[in-house]
Amino acid sequence: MILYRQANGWVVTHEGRLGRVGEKSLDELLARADLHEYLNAAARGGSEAGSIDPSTLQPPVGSQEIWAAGVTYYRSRVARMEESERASSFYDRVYTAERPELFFKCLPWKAVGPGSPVAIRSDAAWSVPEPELVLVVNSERHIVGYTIGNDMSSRDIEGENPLYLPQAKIYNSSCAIGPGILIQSEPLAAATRITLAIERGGKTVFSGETAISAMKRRPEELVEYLYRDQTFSTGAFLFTGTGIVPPDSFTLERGDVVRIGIDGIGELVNPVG
Ligand code: DO4
Ligand code: MG
Repeated sequence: MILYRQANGWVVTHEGRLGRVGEKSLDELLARADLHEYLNAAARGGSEAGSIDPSTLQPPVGSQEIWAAGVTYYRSRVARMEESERASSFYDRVYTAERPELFFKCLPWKAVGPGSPVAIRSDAAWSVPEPELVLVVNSERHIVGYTIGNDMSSRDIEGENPLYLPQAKIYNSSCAIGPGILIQSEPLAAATRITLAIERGGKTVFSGETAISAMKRRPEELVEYLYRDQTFSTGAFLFTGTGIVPPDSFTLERGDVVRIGIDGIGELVNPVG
């Protein structure tokens, strides 16, 4: 069951049906104990689902803060250690530590949705997309869904000094989410694949894939740390880290197209503006 946000409200698709969720906001939906049944009934009462035009979709978020975890895959640990000569041990230590790295990523109304441009910082020389599974968590800290995120990052700024991480990660159009939320309280299958393709001039200049089984931390563990001593009254979105990093010689360019796929959720496509 996938929940999408359109200009005139939320719609849900399930088993070939598409239903309107009316005027309900995501905040109201995430507060429902019967979310699954409620959406199921909306889909059943709808019409036959055709394909949804991604250009009609908005970022699938309400008032939830968007946070992110880092260095949760070995590939991310290796890439950070390479980019950060003087502080490389920080990344090794956080990869193996009990406490995960968690950082604030984006205010909900600043996130961009499918088809909208993501950006490269004007003062960055080395930029990459980070394809990530995003947890959708309710105020009771239960994972109720999953979406796809792009944690756009400036590797040269982050590599110069780990204290520059907020600048490397938080700037206009640095956070993309969508296309929709897979509503599911059961864990995703370990074999669930995350794929990344970067196109330039119609050709694929980088592609890679990983599986969520390569993630070192359990989603529940990340949520437990995020919610420890912090209240999220309408829930939160939590990026779970990247397991795909292009080679060090690669930097994004304006005009590139970033495609991120996750099995069972869909594909998030954004041009680089
Ligand atoms: O430690 C820096 C950020 C890590 C990150 O964003 C990731 O691993 O995805
Ligand atoms: Mg990341």
